[in-house]
Amino acid sequence: MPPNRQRPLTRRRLLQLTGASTLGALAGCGSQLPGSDDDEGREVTPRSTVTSEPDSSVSLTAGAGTIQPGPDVSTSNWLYDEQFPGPELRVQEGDVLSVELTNDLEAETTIHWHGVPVPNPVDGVPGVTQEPIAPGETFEYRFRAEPAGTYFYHSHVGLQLDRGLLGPLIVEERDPHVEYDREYVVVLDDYLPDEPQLPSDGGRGGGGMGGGMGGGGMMGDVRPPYDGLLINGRLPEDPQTFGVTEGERIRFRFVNAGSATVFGVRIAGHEMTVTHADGRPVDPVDVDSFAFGAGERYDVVVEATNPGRWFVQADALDGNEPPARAVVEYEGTDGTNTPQVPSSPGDQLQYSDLQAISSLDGVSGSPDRTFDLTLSRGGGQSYTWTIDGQTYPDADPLRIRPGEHVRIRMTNQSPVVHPMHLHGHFFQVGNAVKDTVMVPGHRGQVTLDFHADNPGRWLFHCHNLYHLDAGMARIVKYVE
Ligand SMILES: [Cu+2]
Repeated sequence: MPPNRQRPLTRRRLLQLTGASTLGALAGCGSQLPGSDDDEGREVTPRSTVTSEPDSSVSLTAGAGTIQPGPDVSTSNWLYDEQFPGPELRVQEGDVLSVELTNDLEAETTIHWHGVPVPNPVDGVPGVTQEPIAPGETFEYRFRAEPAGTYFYHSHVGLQLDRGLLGPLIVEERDPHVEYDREYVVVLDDYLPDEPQLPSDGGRGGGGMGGGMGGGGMMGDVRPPYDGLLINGRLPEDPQTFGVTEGERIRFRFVNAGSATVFGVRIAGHEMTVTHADGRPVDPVDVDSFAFGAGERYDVVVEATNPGRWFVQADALDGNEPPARAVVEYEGTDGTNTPQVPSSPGDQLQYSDLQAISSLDGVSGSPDRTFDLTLSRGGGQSYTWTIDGQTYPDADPLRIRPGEHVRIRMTNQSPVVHPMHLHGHFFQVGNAVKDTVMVPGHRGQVTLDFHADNPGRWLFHCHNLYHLDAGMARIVKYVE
């Protein structure tokens, strides 16, 4: 690729290209594509992506479509292959996956493979790892699908994720550490019937995004005007049924694909054994409930020993919409019986309960480099969220060197949770290995450690889409 200085991809130009006008409307814009140097060191060339023949080839089309999340409810959205959630992509660990994305939207788009440590050029961050895909164009993402895990894919342009451009990606392990008889993928989402937008008045008072949870005063943020909560694209009025047979062990792969929701998940009448966190295997831990932020995933195994009809229920911990629901229905049960609702939350999973089966290499001992980062709400009239007072893309990259053990310590000076996500790497947090971690509000602190083993430019950001769009992001950049 020629030096990007010859055709600078400026923030202004990107905003023109996308027709976007709000601050940071294009996640990841504002920097040059790789291949150039800055005055703080020469950039390290990323791993190139695989060129071998794919084991699995998929074509996806991003385009406008209609969803029907409930009876008599229909909304125009932006979808992959006119499905919502998008088609489940399922491959074996180590397979080479090729996805040809055709853009039938009126706007530019990309796909990000959330959690998969792909080579940088196929990470799907516009203006950072690739030029955005123009309307009418096709782009091929090809990468080796590893390690095994529960992932999802989504657009990384602006607020497109909250328009419906998302779907699950399952990379099956060849030798699971837990036994199960069948599995269901459970995609949780917040349902926005209209085009997403940042709060027009700075979100400090009044309606902001349109109300929802009663303005920004109490909670320190406004909630988008969600019209409900979804499990696999369906409102609780029209829940999906997960059929089970008594005696089976069922694996549920929960994905929080919401844009601005922390979900609390329970299954009535059943304990859950958490087996994977963000796709990575953990020592099984029994809980009654777990909470997870946007971008997090948990796999659980449930023993079907309690015949009947039971709700799988996901409450918005930061919203007041009715909970998302699906139904676990035992074979032979009268399907007209009203499903049972979960009782009190009971034992809730804590991060400290998570013990990765394989800890991360390269992060023992003291770190080679530490960043202390403060997460906070921006001042002033506009709606901004900051890391160390800087609003991406007007923000300094976090420069690291290949092979380093890097530590990031975060302190959250705002009253709301920030689910922070690092592209291209897993990180160690406590004894867990994850790619997204919630930093609690009111001076909550989280420390993560990762091994700098995947050169390139990687976005590190809040996975609340509105916080990301309003500046809560940095580039982690490999330099020599
Ligand atoms: Cu946030």
